[in-house]
Amino acid sequence: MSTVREITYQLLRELELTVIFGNPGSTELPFLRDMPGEFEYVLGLHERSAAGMALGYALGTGKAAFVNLHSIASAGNGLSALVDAHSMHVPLLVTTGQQDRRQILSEPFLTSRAVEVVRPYVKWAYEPLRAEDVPAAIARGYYLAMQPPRGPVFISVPMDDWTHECDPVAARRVTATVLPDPAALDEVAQALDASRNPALVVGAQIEEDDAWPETVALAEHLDADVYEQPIAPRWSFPRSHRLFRGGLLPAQQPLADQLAGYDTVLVLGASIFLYYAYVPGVPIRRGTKLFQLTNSPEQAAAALAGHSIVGSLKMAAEYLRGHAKGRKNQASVRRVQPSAPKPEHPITAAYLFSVLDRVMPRDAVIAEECPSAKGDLERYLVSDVPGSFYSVPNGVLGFGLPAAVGLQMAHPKRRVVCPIGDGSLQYSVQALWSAVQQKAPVIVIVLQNFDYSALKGFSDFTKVGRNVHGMDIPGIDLVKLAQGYGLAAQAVERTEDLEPALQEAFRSPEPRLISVHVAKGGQKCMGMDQSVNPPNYR
Ligand SMILES: Cc1ncc(C[n+]2csc(CCOP(=O)(O)OP(=O)(O)O)c2C)c(N)n1
Repeated sequence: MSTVREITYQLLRELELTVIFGNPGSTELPFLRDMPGEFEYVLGLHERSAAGMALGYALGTGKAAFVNLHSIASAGNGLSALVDAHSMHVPLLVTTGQQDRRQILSEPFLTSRAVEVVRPYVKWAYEPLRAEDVPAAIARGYYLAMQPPRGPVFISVPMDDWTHECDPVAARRVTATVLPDPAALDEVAQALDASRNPALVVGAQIEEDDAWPETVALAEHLDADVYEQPIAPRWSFPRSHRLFRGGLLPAQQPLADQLAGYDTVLVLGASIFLYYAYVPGVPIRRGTKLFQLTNSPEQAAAALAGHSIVGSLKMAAEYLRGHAKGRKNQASVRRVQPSAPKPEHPITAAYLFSVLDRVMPRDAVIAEECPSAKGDLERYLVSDVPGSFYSVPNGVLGFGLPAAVGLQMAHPKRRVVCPIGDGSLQYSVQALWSAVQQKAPVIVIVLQNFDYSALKGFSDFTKVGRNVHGMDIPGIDLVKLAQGYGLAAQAVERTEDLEPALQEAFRSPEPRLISVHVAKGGQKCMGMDQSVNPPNYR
C-alpha cells in the first residue's frame, strides 16, 4: 500500500499542481523530503512573499496554485496574502504542517491553531480527523478553490500523517460554470431595450470568467458608456476603446453623481459598490435601474441596491448581446486624453508613467502598488490586452512585488512591470531575491518619495492635519538593498535619465530595480478632492 505522502504527490500531479510555493519548517519536512523530480519548489524567504508569489502565479496561469507553509508561524506571516486571495477570488490551495498527533494534547512546541486563525478569509479551513483523509481533503479543497467565486482553501496536516498508509484518490472533474437564470436576464434585456442611455460598469470577474470578448461585444452592441469599478483589482476592458470612460470614485455620493446621467446601469462582475472614504448619499440616483451580474453569491447578497443575478459573466454577457436590441449611431464622446506631463525635478509620477507607457511593450503586465500615484498610473498607462493589470482592492500592502514575480513565472513571454512605492516595497521585499533565483525578469520601478504620501494625502483630505507621527521613511538605499538580494539596480534622479534606464531594463533579460526619486504624492485621495465633501476627522 502507498503512504499518504505518495498518494498526495500522485494527486497533485493529476491536478497539475507541480509548483510548490513555500517556506519550510520542521513540521513540513516529512512531506517535502525527496520531492519527485517533476515538482518545483519555489522558496519565499518570508511567507508573505511565498504565498504572494503563488497568488501572482495563480492569477497569471488562471489555475490554482499550491502553497506549503509552516504551522501557525508561517500561516500568521502569510495571512495577508490569503486575505488578498480571498478578496481577489484567487484559488490557492494552502497547506501547513501541524505537530505530531500523538502528543498534540499537551500543546507542544509549534502546535498550530492556524485553522481557526485563517477561517474568515478562506473558503474552507480544515485539519483532517484521520491521517488517511489528507489526500481526499486536499482534493476537496482544490475543487472548492476552483469553484466561482474562486478563492483560497486551507488544510493543516499533522506531521506524522505523511507516513500512514492510505488508498489512492483519483482526480475527478468538477465543472465550474454556473449558468445565470435566463428569465432574470430577459428582464435585464427588456430594461436595456427600454433604456435611452445605459451604462456598463466593468469589474474584475470579467477576467475571472474569461469574458473580455463577450463584454466588449456587448458594450459595442449596446453602444453603452463603460466605466471601471472603483479601486479596480484588474482592468477588464480595453482602455483606449471609444466607449471607455474611466474609473468610478470609491465613495457613495460622488459615485452616484458620476452615474446620474444614465437611466440603466449594468454592473458586470463587481460589487455594488466598493467605497473607501465615507461620503454618504445614495448608491444610485433614484429612478436609475441598477442590475448586477456577478459570479459571487456573497456580493449579490451584499449589494446595497439593484437586482442581482448570479452566474458566469461570460454566459451572461453573451446572452444579453443575443437578447437585447442593438443601439446604433449614438453620439459617443471619446475619452479626453490627458495632457503630456512636463519633465520636472523631482520627477512627477505623471511624467514617470507617461514615459513608461511609451517605452513598455503593449502586452506588458502591470502589478501595481503605488498608493498615492495610483491616479497618475490609471491616467497614463494604456493597455488593451487581457490579463495586463493587477492590484489589490483591500488596502493590504505587500501584494505588488511577490505578485509580480509569480506573474512573471506564469508569463515567460511577457514582461512584468511592478510600479511600487518605497514604503510598499518593504512589506514583502524578500521577493526580490526570489525574482533573481527564479530568473524572473521583473522590472521593479520604485517610486521613492521618502514618505507615506498616501497617508499624508488622506490626512489633508479628511482634515486630520499633518501632526501625525510615522509618516516619513528617510535613509533607505534601495539600490544597495536590491543589490544585496542579487538584483541589478540603479537610481534615477534626472528626467533625462528615466527613458534610457527603462529602455535598458526592457532590453535586459534579467530582473532589475529602478529607484526613481519622485515628487511627494498629491492632495487627492483615490481621485477625490475637497469637492466631494469628504468626512472631517478633526
Ligand atoms: C500592510 C499595511 N500596512 C500599512 C498600511 C497603511 N498604508 C496605506 S498607504 C501607506 C503608505 C505607503 O507608502 P508608499 O508605498 O511609499 O506609497 P506613497 O503613499 O508614498 O505613495 C501605508 C503605510 C497598509 N495599507 N497596509
